[in-house]
Amino acid sequence: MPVHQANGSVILTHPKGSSVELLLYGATVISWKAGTITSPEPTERLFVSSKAALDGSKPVRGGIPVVFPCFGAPTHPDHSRLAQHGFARSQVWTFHSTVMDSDAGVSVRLTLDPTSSIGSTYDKPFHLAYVVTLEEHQLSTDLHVTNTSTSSAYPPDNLEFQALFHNYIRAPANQVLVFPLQNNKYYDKTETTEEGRNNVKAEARTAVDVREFTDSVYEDAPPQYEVTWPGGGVKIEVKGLKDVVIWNPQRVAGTKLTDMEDGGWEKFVCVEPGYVRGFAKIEPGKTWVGQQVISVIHHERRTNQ
Ligand code: TA6
Repeated sequence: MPVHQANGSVILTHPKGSSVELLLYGATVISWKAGTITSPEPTERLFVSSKAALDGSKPVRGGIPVVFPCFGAPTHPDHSRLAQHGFARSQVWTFHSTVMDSDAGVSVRLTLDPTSSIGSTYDKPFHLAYVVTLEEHQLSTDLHVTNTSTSSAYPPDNLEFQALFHNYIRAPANQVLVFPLQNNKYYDKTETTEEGRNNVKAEARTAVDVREFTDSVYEDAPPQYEVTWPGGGVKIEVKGLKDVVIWNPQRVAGTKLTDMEDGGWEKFVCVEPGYVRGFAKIEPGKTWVGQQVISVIHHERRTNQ
């Protein structure tokens, strides 16, 4: 059964064995299993904390939470009543349709419209569609944001927002390298002062590691980057997502997260494509699309195996 719905989740199964599971809650992908050409047995590519809430009581600590309409603490007047990272990851989305179901891949569309539970905290008209596509060795997620305002006023009733895919990539955190980000400007959110957090830096390293507590927002990042570790890795290609965040709390910040399993910080790196520096703006009737394609890196089988 390529697309199976049950108990608030949707399971996609590829004919070659890879799979994805996502919750209608937050449209949160909580599992992506895929093999490689050299090791075809599907293995879990995402991290979900064993303490994560999967019952819709709070955003999932892991997988791919969808961040919209604000990243981090709100800074735009339209978002002033919203929680950190906005509401998309904590609303129940609607299963709209199966978009593709073939040997090439399996794809589904979920939608989110203003609901009573959003209403009092956010009053801009919008429509979200989230398309999740599973191919044999890759997972794509596309967020389509539409400004459904019918206003013809001037200035136009623009929709201004941020969006990000908060990917928890399963990896040996202390051996991860992310590149190419050298010379890219970034903001270090681990700085202890606001001045420090607002101070733009230039990445000096050829590859970024997360052996220390890391919370870096890279602005105007390349459209493709690799997340690698000995014997494994993924490539992320993006469209419409000009920035990327790299986060790992390590113990110093990880122990403060009540839903982070002990030592969980050793098992993932968050590499989060987004539009988070400044705001995307769309006029009434227009649609913005942000897309990521995450593909497994096929490491050559070692000759001594
Ligand atoms: O994307 C990195 C970040 O903004 C960190 O600052 C940290 O807050 C992380 O997201 C997790 O946020 P959450 O609201 O899911 O606990």
